[in-house]
Amino acid sequence: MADYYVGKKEYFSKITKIKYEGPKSDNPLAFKYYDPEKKIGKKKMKDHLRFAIAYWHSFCADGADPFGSATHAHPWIIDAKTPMEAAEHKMDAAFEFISKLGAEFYCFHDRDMAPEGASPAESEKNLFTLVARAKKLQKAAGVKLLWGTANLFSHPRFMNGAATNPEFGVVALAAAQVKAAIDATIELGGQGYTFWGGREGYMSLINTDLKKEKDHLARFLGMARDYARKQGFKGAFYIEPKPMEPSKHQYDYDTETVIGFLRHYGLDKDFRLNIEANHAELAGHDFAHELETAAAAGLFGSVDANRGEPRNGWDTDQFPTSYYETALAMYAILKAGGFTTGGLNFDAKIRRNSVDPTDLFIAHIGGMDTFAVGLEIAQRIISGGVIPGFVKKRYSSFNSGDGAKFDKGELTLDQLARIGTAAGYGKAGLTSGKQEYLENILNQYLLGL
Ligand SMILES: [Mn+2]
Repeated sequence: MADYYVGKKEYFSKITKIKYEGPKSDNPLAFKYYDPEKKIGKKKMKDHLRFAIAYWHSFCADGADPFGSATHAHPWIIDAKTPMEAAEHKMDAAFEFISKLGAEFYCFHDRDMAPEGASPAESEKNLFTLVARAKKLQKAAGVKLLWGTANLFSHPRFMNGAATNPEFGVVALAAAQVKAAIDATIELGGQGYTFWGGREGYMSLINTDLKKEKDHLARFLGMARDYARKQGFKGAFYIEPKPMEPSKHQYDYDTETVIGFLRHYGLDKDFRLNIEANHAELAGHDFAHELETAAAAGLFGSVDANRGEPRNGWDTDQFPTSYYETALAMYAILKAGGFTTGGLNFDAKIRRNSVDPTDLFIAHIGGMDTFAVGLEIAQRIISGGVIPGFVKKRYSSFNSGDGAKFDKGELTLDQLARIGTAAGYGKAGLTSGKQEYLENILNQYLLGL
């Protein structure tokens, strides 16, 4: 029996299961570093990394951009007579791809999986026809759902937003979609449900009641949570920050903004952060900064694994290639205790001119290898001990005596000032931060694989 799923037609017929062949392999269709069963610390690589494939970029996106039409002629769309038939073929191709690649999870929007119908009821019927099929294929392919979501940004009705739309009728239609997408996620055993508020923001303040829109967004999220919990959903809800694009300003600007929003509206018990590398870049932050900020608030959840193009101001969603970036990201994730319900979802697309049938595999293999290397280096940082040890020592003056009292909140400003005055200036504060020393050590780890 093949260790992957193939439907009525084999869409990637020249490719079988992708295997680990090691760093010396010159086979473009093999993993060089991602060795799923290899133990890193206490867990296997695959359990640390929890890779997920994004249905939208991998099986729906066709290479079209604002300047040109489709370049990816997906056979699973071309050979279908109706949109529902195309959706079935696409699903066969998706599960064939995911199982041949050996990723454990996938993520989807409602409209990736099933076409919109002529009415909300028909849309829901379409979705649940495909959900029934996905449930069977998940089992046949040995693939699980990391999270589901609803596409509340592509259709023209959402041009002024979804939950933040100035028209109540659109908010209600958004609810119909979210309710069905939550039901679908539960039916498929999804471990999370994500909100990316693509158009939950504004294009101009001159026509916007900002407070009302933010209140409505929070109200909507709370209603979605209440509904899902009532249906027995035990998974995590994720908010995915992004500063802009397509809106001029998105209310989920960055991690710190989302933390403030969740706490302000009392949503921080159920919602966590889904951090995307490219969105961090657009917000002017490092990927690791966003991860550490979420972890510091106890709200780290999941990751959209990709990269941006630092010289572009838009969301290029490229596959990750930087060991340095993935090392620091995985270090942040390991420090946060690793993934629980979350994982590394490849919210990344092959370039418009990557038109060979193997390119989709090669892109994912590279992304998985890049995170596998990042994980190895992160583990090396931890077990090497020098870097975490330095950080620990750097704050050691708070471990005892007056420092510990300050740390625990046992001093007033008056008492603290008296301690400072009594100690005098001396050489206080003139201790090296050793940044370059630590960067050199990190580079040694990087080449030490
Ligand atoms: Mn993106």
